[in-house]
Amino acid sequence: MTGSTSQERWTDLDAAGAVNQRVVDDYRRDGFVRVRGILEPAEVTRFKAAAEAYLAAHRSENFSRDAVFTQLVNVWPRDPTIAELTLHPRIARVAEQLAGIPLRIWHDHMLVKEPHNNVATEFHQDRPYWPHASDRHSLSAWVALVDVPFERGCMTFLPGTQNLTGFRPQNLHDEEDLFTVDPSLRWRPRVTVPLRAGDCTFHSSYTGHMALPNRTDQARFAHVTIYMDADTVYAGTPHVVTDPLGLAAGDRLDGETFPRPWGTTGG
Ligand SMILES: O=C(O)CCC(=O)C(=O)O
Repeated sequence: MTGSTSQERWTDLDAAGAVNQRVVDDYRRDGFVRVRGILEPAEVTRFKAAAEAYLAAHRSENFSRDAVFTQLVNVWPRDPTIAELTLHPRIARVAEQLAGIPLRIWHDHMLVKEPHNNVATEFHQDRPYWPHASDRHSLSAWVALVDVPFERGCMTFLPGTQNLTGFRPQNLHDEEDLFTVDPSLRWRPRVTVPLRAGDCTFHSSYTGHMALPNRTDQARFAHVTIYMDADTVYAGTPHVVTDPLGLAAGDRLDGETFPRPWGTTGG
């Protein structure tokens, strides 16, 4: 289905599960794109229930309801249902279409803005945080597991910033930080993208982005799968995902820990 009546949900996927060239072109021009209906309604119900259960079991006792978000990193190796979401072939296929290169999973994370957290995730790029080298592209699939209108904390992007490499990591708690790094970005147009449950946005790891505060009574559940170039090597700098692995700079980030998206370790 490529359109909808009032009874049906939109999807931007064709019958083979691919997006059309316009979507790919939009992504490459802007550094982000929305893909509606990447999950079926029954999948949303199942994955949301799994995400809620995982959050209830794993959120730390001293979590803060007014934090930017509750973040649970690398859920997929610990929860078989969420693994189906993180390794979802339909999402991975679109990610590879957009990236134009073979990808691996870098990590997933569940990002929950608690009801009335009232705190934005401030503008930042993702890639400066990561210990990656020799990579050509990386991107995130930000999947809405509940409806995420403006007031529940949807994402805002700075189109065209995906080509800005070489910046230091920016503080996502500081609304000025990215604009301190590059004052010209303050004058860029911003695009805010509300999502229905089951929709997602893909954004390049260099695209500047933020998420609005959650000012509603319902938690904002986003499941984010991050894909990296399948040939990425470890840069040797600290990161919560790689710190326990005993890697040396130059080691390939591959194998079971960083699988190809459809769950194989080959390639
Ligand atoms: O969902 C959020 O609050 C921020 C998400 C984000 O920064 C990301 O997925 O890269």
